[in-house]
Order: sequence, then C-alpha cells, then structure tokens
Amino acid sequence: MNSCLFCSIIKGDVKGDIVYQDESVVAFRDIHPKAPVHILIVPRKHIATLLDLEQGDKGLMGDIFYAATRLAKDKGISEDGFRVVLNCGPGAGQSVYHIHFHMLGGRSFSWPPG
Ligand code: DGP
Repeated sequence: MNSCLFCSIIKGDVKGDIVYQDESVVAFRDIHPKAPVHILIVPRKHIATLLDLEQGDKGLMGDIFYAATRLAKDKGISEDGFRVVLNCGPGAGQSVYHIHFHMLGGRSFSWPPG
C-alpha cells in the first residue's frame, strides 16, 4: 500500500506529529485540527474502511480504544470529555482510505454532528 498516506506516516516516509504508538496502533496530530486536541488513531495494518474489517481485526479495535483512553488522560481531556469519531465512506466525509478514529477534545461539541 505504497500510495497510502497514513501507511507512509506510520513508516516514517511522511512526517507526522506522532503522540502515541504501540505494536498495533499509531496516533498522530491531525494536520487540519478541528479542536484544540485533534488526534488521529490508526492501526498499523492497512484497512481501507470500517466495512473492510475482518474477524481477526476485532482485537485491534480494542487496542485502538485502549490507546484512546491513554491519550485522553495524557492530553488532559478526560475530565471535561471528548469525542471519538470514525467516518466511513464518502457520504460520511472519509477522505483518507486507511481506517482512522478522530479523537477530539479541548472544547464543547454539539450533537448531532453536521
Ligand atoms: P477523514 O475525512 O475522516 O478521512 O479524515 C482525514 C483526516 O486526515 C483529516 O481530518 C485531515 C487529515 N490529514 C490529511 N492529510 C494529512 C497529513 O498529511 N497529515 C496529517 N497528520 N493529517 C492529515
């Protein structure tokens, strides 16, 4: 998946402001932040969309949410609250086809999202 932007960030071929990594997950700051804290949490494994998840990826999703809890505490947004969002497909606004969770915090959020 040489043409995948997030695979390139994970490999270090494209610069990313990495704030967390473990054996299965990498998290880096979004280049166009929509909140004071806006971090993208991605699996090292290339998975294009949520619909491409396989049975063997179920544990990986737990790894991602565990990383989110670590990051929330580390970045000081756990007390006030934060949002974790995944966009799947063009109608939801997905623009990078390597599955990623947006972690947003540091301000209030309205519901429903736009
Ligand atoms: P989505 O629209 O859900 O696919 O979100 C993709 C996000 O990726 C968007 O918020 C902007 C971010 N993004 C795009 N290009 C780059 C990049 O080169 N570096 C970083 N850190 N983020 C990027």
